[in-house]
Amino acid sequence: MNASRWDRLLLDATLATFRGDRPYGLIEDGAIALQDGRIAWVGRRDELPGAPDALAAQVQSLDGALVTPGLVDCHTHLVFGGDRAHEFDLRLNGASYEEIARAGGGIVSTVAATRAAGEEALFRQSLPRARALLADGVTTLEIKSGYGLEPETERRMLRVARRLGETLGLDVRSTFLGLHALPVEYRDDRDGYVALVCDQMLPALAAEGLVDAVDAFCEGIGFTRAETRRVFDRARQLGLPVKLHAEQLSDLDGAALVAEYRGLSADHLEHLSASGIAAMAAAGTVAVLLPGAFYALRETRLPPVDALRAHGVPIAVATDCNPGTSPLLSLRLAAGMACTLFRLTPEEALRGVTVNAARALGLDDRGALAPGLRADLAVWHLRQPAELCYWIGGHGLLRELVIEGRSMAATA
Ligand code: DI6
Ligand code: FE
Repeated sequence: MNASRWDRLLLDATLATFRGDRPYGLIEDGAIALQDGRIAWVGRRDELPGAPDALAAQVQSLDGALVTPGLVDCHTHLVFGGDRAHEFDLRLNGASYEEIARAGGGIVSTVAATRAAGEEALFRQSLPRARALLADGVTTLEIKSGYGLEPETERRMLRVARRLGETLGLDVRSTFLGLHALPVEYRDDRDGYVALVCDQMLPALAAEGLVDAVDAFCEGIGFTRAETRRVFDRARQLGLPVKLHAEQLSDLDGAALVAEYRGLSADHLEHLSASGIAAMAAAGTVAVLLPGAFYALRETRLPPVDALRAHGVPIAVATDCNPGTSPLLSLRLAAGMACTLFRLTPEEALRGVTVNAARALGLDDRGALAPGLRADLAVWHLRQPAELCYWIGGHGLLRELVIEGRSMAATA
């Protein structure tokens, strides 16, 4: 037995596996074994195939503590320069997001600050944000580019994203969002900018291995369907999956467009139509809900959660961490907000930040607790899964984070 002993065995755990038919895939009095960065065994303690000490090199009792898969934040813009706290003031005084954007604030003001920041400064400013997400249970983090809008700064953002992952031991997935906003220098040449993105930036960055997926902002203040189609066609040629900021402020039928490309996800979706939902259901495209942006923009139109459920569209939840519309640094809080604001059940919200979030990134090796999956676990100072959504704020609920079998943080 010695040669094949597990590296680590956790006992007396309350396991939210998100597998099987039970709510949360819950296993009480559970045991979970880790080996070589993977989950080797999951089940009830009394079903273990032997005495714990004979099975694993290291055995630990968790005294009933809740264990979940490491959380997956599948939509963030957390690498950026500067901040936009002053816009918060403007919005509270009645200005809309669109008005601020059209007046030269909004995304393009972050673009100026991001272009001005060197790689070190960008890294230093972004690191505490990534740390905050990690401190609340995130083990896989998606980060988009899109505040450079020219080749060098887009590259710098994606490099910083990768470096954050290496520094923190997190798995970072990087998404190219060249079609985020029209840069001021292309104000009179939309076509030229779309061509730059499609013909130069995306192929070059993809060749450097910096791009895991391609996104666009399909919106009145962003890009049209035809422009989005151009970048999706190029992504397809390069063999890259696509996702889309769709139906956030208006209905441009973006969800159906990304579904046509068998996209991984359509994100935001407050203005999603019935035909968009049907197209997503047919394509298996995940609906990523972003309650932080809904909250910060004081939106009132809700994403059509009942219809998504009725069509069996998988629902994910993410922070959308960004300086303009969602300065949100807790994925657990995003899940809680998805319950209070969007009426997801706690179980739906938690599936949304684990198994369905992984799916929104095209990852099937994580997001649940099952043999063979990555050993990405969060151990909590909690007993019931719903508490992850129920407590508002309160860093320090995380007891230990395990990423690919390595213990990353013990905040006990
Ligand atoms: N939708 C959003 O919510 C963010 N980007 C996007 O396309 C906002 C980004 C920002 O305002 O800086
Ligand atoms: Fe976003």
